[in-house]
Amino acid sequence: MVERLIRNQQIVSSILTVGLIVKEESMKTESQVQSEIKKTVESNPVVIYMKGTREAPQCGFSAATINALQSYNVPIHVVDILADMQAREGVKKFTNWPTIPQVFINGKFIGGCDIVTEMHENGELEPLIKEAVKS
Ligand SMILES: N[C@@H](CCC(=O)N[C@@H](CS)C(=O)NCC(=O)O)C(=O)O
Repeated sequence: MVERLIRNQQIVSSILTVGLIVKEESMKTESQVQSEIKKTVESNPVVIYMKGTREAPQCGFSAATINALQSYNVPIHVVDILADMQAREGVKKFTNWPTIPQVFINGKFIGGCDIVTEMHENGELEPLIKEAVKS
């Protein structure tokens, strides 16, 4: 009985160790995360880091922001930070901005929900987006 318990414990411990190794191997370094974000925002004209997907936003701020961007009918590169914890913290560090969503146009950080919504409503966003997708 005791031997079986010890054996079971050893099996559980081995499974946990393998799990940790797999997790560690799939983790990127901070510098890899930062260069990946840089590459993403510089190689796509319009990028949003948001909670959830464009079809199913998981937060009202992300929903309002992606809706505003989608009204321009241009390609939008979406990064779902709920599926990538390293991107979630990494993008905040990249911009020194504490919240999600975050929108980039032509590699430049524009802002979050409040700023993008205001620019959408006052007409400042449209020329930026149109220019970005042209180049
Ligand atoms: N006023 C912000 C609202 C966004 C916001 O407050 N986001 C929060 C809640 S969704 C957030 O990102 N918290 C940090 C986190 O969840 O990592 C904006 O204009 O974007």
